[in-house]
Amino acid sequence: MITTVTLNPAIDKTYRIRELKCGRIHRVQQVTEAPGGKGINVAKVLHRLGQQVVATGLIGGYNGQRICHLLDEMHINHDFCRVSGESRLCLNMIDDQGVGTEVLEPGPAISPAEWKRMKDKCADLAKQSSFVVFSGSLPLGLDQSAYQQLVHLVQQSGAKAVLDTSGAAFRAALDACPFMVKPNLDEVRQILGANMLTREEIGQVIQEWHQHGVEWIAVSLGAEGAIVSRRDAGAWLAIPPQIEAVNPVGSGDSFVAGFVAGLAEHRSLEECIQWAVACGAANALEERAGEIVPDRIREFNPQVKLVRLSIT
Ligand code: TA6
Repeated sequence: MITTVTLNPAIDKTYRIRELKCGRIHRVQQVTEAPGGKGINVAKVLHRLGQQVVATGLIGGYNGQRICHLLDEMHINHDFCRVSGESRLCLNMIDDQGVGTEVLEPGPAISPAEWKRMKDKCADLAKQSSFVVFSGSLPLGLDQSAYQQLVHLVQQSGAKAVLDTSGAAFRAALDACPFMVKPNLDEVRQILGANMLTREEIGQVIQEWHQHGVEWIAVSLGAEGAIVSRRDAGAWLAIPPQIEAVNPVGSGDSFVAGFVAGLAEHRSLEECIQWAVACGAANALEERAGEIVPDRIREFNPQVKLVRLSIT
């Protein structure tokens, strides 16, 4: 089984708006709604790929109930910790040029008692899981060491932790040596306090994290694909097929799902990378984040180019 952990789930609303301008009233042309937050997106894609998955995290209020209902409709197993606050809404407004603007609420404040219950649930689920995937931002009230604590806890149970988060929470979690991390390029820049990074500089960071004990590192580069590196095996640039994106939100989450599905099925290193990139591209062709059409992945998979890099 694979567990996904979303500490700050959301109802993702996508608004199609003709012309988006600050200070104006906008009439929405089309609304779509989906259960979201990064880990829930990972769970949706894993489920579509035929993996046995459980989505957990902290959920509250009417929005929390709605998220559970939407997951039930998709037949996705979930086992959340209920909290007293209200789960958030995340808006993605896409204009007629296809440009997206995201507005993400902070989510509920979590009490120490609620956090303790979350840790206990993670420890329980980790005992039954081969992989535990942690994704997304932290809700209010949680310490920046939250992911560090959870990664440590699940890896003690023998499960492999996969982490996709940013900033101080990411830096702290590196100390617990997650099995895999997937920052995007902006997040790496943010961590290093750099505006620009050369490929060599990215290579140095990857080396550092490997030396720390991280087995797999994927730095996602948006439409340009990803740099993926495995400790003691080297690094690859994975270039996706060229597509006309409909909505790229959630492509990083689909990448993680594809990668973990590949690892869970004991696929080769190259196959895992290609499958992940194909999943990210397939996601970008859908209106809703975290949706994929499996046939598209099969079509894209052989089109993903792998170039060996000598950066590590
Ligand atoms: O990656 C896309 C997405 O998961 C959206 O579904 C949206 O809910 C948002 O990211 C949340 O991001 P955050 O980093 O705040 O957890």
